[in-house]
Parts: sequence; structure tokens; C-alpha cells
Amino acid sequence: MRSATDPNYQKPLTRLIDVAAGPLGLAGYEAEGGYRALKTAVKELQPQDIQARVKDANLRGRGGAGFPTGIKWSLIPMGPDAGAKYLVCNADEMEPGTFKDRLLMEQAPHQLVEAMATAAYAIGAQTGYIFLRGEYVVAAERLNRAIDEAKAAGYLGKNILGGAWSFELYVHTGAGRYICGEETALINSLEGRRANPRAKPPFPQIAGLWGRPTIVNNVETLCNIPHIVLNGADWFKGLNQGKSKDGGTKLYGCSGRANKPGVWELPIGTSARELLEVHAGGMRGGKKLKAWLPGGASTDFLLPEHLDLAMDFDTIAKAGSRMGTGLITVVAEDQSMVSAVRNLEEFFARESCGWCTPCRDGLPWSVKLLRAIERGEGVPEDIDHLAKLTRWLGPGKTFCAHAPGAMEPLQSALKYFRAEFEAGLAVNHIPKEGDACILPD
Ligand code: L3W
Repeated sequence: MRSATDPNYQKPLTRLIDVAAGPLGLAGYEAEGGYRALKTAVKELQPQDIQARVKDANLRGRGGAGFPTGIKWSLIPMGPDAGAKYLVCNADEMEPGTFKDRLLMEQAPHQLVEAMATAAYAIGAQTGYIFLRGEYVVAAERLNRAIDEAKAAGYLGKNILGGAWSFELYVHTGAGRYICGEETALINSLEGRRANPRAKPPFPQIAGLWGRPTIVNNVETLCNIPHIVLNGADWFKGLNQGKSKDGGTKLYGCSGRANKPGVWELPIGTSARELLEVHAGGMRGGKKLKAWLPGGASTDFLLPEHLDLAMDFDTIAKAGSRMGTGLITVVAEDQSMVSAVRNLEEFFARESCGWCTPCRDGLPWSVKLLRAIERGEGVPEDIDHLAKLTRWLGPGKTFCAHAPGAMEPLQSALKYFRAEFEAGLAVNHIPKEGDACILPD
């Protein structure tokens, strides 16, 4: 059942999702209260009222960085002379282990369309783009259908709901590069340029798409907007059920060696233990948990002792990692940390845009060292070099957050599991029957 599952509106983002039945079309969405937020916004509220509501709610960006949405919006020029402005939805969901925005786009496309129209009204944007991961073909089809329906009903296009404000919305499918999730690379890609990140500042709020003021928000972030408009900041804050000082719900998930990988909307601040043991049904095959990534691959590993921490931005940061996207990946006791990290660094090396030297050359170097250690052919200096790379590719050393993010799983694996790396040095390696590696004489 759709709404009956959540009469108290405690899971606003997924309340209308019924995967077996498929997404609601326009009529079904309207029957459940859809487009009421847009009507309220356009007919009863000033853009600044909505901005204030979002700021009071302390909605923090759900793409991984947790930057306060209200503050981001407050930086965009307003007023009659502000000129062309853009709203861009970052739907380039390519973070390994992250599949939350896909659920929202495939199963509730009208919610995102309404969210974008409402957010665009609040920031005074006349044009919007959903920059969608190219492989999300089902989401593209459903979003385009929802846009057509919304336009025919007067929720998009010229003079929306009979007022003076007009807003056009387009789906733009990406060509499959992880770096397009970085907002300035995304903007370059939308302009038809190579997807290299741009220097910040200026931030896109001041000079974004075609040099114009632009707000880039993640899918999940935007989907919260209609609910905040309708129900207010205090209601939003209370959705956390006292589990966090952040407000709202969060789409959490779990993948890796768990029994039931999935994605669930829960109060923000829910513990990782609850995600793994209750919602994901525990570790597969009864194995023990060895380590876990809190949110995507570009975060530091944490240990079983961290499982009871609240999954929110500040608590996970205090533990030495980042909540990131909030979809945890679990590693079992019998999995190799060296192989796990090598796998992740291969992904990051492949996805480097090549723009700056530390990232372009440093990431493949880390892969080479990790492969040697994985084969039991490492030399002692390899571990020192890996540790140095985590500093040379760390925050402030590269053009964007790609390489520093890539170094997070490596640095934490070295911190917590150094013995596994040392076991891969040729001097320590004890070959087993069937090993491909050959020890030097
Ligand atoms: C104005 C300032 N605006 C920051 C804005 C900025 C952006 C937002 C976050 O990377 C992370 C990355 C991935 N004045 C501002 C300001 N802003 N300072 O706030 O900015 P930032 O730089 O903190 O992060 P970012 O470059 O947007 C995002 C990590 O998230 N991540 C990846 C997720 C990937 C997905 C996906 O595939 N969908 O979500 C996971 O952890 O590594 O560190 O808008 O303009 N002073």
C-alpha cells in the first residue's frame, strides 16, 4: 500500500513508493497531495519565504558533503535585475555502493519534478536541468514522461499556475564519467565541454552554467523541498526522532557482504548497526564484520566498534570518516583489505579526469603498489609510498575532491589493517599452493 504505510508522514520521500505497482502518474500523484507544495509556493509564498523555511529546517546536502542547502541558496543573487539563473539537479549517481537517488527517480519521478519547480521558484531560476547518470535509462524515461505530464498540466513551462513565473525543465543524460558528479565538472559537461572541474571560488551560486548564477543540488536534497514547504521547518527537524542534531530523514542503504542489501528511508542519525543488523539482515553466511565504509567509496573505513554511532554528518566526521551518501558497504572477516582497497583505487584511477598531475599520476601509482602487495611481491618501501600518496593526493593538493576522496579508504585501511599490507611484502609472504606469485631468489 502506498500512503497507508505511512499515515504520519514520517517517511516523506518514499511514502508514495510502491515498487511492485510502479510510479504514480500525474493523476495518482495529485490524488495523494502531489503538486500541493508547488501551488502553495507559487500562490501564497514569496521566494524568500521558502528560502527562509529551508534555512530554518537546516536541510544539509544529501549528495555526500552535507553543505547546508539554505546557506547555498542564500548566496544566489535575487531581485528583478538578477537575470538568467539555473537550477541543476545532480543525478549523476556513480558513487560505488550508492543507489538511493535511482529509487527516488524511478519510483517517484513527479516528486522530483515538483521539487525542482518549487526550488526553482524559491531561487528565481527560469531553466532547470536534471543531469542524469546515462545508465539510468528507466529513470530517464520516467522523468521525461513526468515532465511532459507536468507541462501539460501547467506545472512547468510558461506562466506556471497562471502566474508571472515560467520554468522549463530538461533531462540531460551524462556519458558515464564519475567526475561529472562534481558540480563544476557537471556544469562544464552540460555546456558541452570536457568534464574537468573548475576552480572554486567562484562557486556556481555566483558563476555557474554559462557563467550565470546556478544552484546545484542532489536529487534527495531537492526531494525534501516540497515537504518542507508544506509542513515547515520544525516538522522537518522532528523527523530525526531525536537521533541527531541534523533534521529530516535520510535514504540509508547497505551493500557488500550483507544478507539483504537495500535502501531504506529512516530518521537521520539511525545507527549503522541498525542498518546492517535490522534492515540488511546481518552479515552473509554468519561471517563477522571486519570493516565498513559509511557512505560510498570515497570515505574512510570504520570498524565494528563504530557501528553504534549515529549516522549523521558530524558524528561520523568525529569518528574520522564522513557519512558521505549514507549507504554503507560492509567487508567480511575473510575478505582482504588490500584487495578491497585495490579494487576501489582502480575505480578512482580510471575515473580521474586527468586535469591535475597528482590525481592523474598518483592514483595509477597507488594501484600499481597495491597490486604488487596483493600478489605478495611488495617491497617495504611500497607501504611508505602508499602512505606518502595519501598525503600528496590529500585535501588541498589537487584541483577537486576526487583524489582526496580516493585516498580516504586507503589511509584508513593502512591505519587499521597495516598488518595485512605488511603480509603482502615479498619478505613476509608465505606462498600457498596455487599462488600465482613467484618469490624472488
Ligand atoms: C559557497 C562556500 N558554497 C562549499 C558548496 C559547493 C557544493 C557543496 C559541497 O563534493 C563530496 C566529495 C565526494 N561557499 C562553499 C560552498 N560550498 N563551500 O557546498 O561542496 P564540497 O566542496 O564540500 O563538496 P563537493 O565538491 O560537492 C562532494 C563525496 O561528496 N561523495 C561523493 C558522492 C557522490 C555521489 C553520487 O555519485 N551521487 O553522491 C561521497 O562521500 O567525495 O567529497 O555545492 O558549491 N564556501
